[in-house]
Amino acid sequence: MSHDAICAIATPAGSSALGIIRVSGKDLTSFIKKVFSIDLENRKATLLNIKDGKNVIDKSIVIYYASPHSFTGEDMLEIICHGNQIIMNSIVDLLLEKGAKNACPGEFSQRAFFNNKIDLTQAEAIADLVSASDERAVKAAQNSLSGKFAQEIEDILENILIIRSEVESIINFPEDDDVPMLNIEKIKNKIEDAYTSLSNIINNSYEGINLSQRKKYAFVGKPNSGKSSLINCLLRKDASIVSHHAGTTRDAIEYELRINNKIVNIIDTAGLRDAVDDIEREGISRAIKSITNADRLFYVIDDTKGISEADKIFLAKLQINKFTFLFNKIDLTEKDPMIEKNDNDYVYVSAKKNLGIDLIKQTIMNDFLTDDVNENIYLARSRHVELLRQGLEHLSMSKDKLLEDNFDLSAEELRLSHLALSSILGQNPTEDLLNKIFSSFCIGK
Ligand SMILES: Nc1nc2c(ncn2[C@@H]2O[C@H](COP(=O)(O)OP(=O)(O)OP(=O)(O)O)[C@@H](O)[C@H]2O)c(=O)[nH]1
Ligand SMILES: [Mg+2]
Repeated sequence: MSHDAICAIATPAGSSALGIIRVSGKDLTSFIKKVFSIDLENRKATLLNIKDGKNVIDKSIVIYYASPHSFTGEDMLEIICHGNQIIMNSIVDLLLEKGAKNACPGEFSQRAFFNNKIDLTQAEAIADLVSASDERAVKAAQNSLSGKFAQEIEDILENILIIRSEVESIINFPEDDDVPMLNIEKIKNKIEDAYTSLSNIINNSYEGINLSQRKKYAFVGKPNSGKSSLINCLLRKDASIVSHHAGTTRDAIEYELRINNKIVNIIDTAGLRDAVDDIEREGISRAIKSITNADRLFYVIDDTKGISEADKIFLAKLQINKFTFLFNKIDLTEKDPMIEKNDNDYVYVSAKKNLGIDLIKQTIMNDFLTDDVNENIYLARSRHVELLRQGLEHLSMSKDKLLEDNFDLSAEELRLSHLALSSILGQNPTEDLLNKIFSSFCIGK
């Protein structure tokens, strides 16, 4: 690991009121002097002109966090400047000129991990928190980041160590004495308790995994039913091309839709019919693929035509859990926008007159209401769940071996369970694993 100064813009690309540039390094005192020509006081915001020679790049606030009381545990600087890309790039150029290096993705978090400021689950939670798409996902990532997830695992690890020492004391018991049954019964109960605690964490983690994925809504239906038009109404812009030619949309195109403080993905698809050419055929096959990945299907029907046999055949062929019919073009059939409750809800809308668009949003929001709210969920990753399951499996084997009086193997299973669970926290990590985790981060994190 390098202790050189690294720097990166920590705020998103584009213009904004403020931009933040971060620097981290083992000892930044001489670097600070070189860049700003003054010393900075620890944890004090200092307003100063950042200069490249005589040229003032920007008037910025600079905060110095002396090691070890910083995010990375090293000396750190936060430069809060105007959020203009040219200014921010000029400041970064200046920092590079004075000896800093461009930070790699996740390098700040990686240094925090190596300096024992955070464990691996917390490092992962930082990335998850930044990309969380609704408040439950945010809460779950915060739970992981606060160390609650890690603490629960630590508690189980401690218990496993105690149980293991008890099993080992049986192994060392004088051979000619019988092991008291009472001891074995007690150990068995302890393994069962650890098993239950671990199962609870796994259940909450599964929920977390679902949360980390954004909900997807696919708009499907015959050509010209108005799928692209409805999506444009939802996005309030001309994102998808609309035309009276059947077969306008040729690909499955995904857009991001914000409703209140939730973000979902909506997918425009090619109209379903017997394709007239290869491109359309590919578009339709992509439409079908996106249907299978979607959390809900909006099946768009031209209300002047109603549900056709072809629609019924198509829907019968698909195995979709949740779908809603959108009857579009009610401006032509002179109906009012409304939701009709059926086995599958019927929602009456008009893209042309912008009628009933809120009802589509309401349908999407309802999917969030039905999600159970559990305060103890963690935004676990599949890596965690895999290791939690291994830990559980070894605990169960250890109990079986204990009851067969095979104490050596029982202790070995406890060791393996401990190993799996401690890997979640990044104790004894491999370089590959660390690279995989940190390289998926944004630069500046
Ligand atoms: N009267 C009326 N016309 C509409 C409405 N919504 C869409 N249209 C028209 O229907 C035609 C098809 O609309 P699109 O949004 O392109 O339909 P699509 O389902 O995306 O079609 P493909 O991409 O070809 O599958 C266009 O001429 C639209 O202007 C509506 O609510 N009322
Ligand atoms: Mg279209």
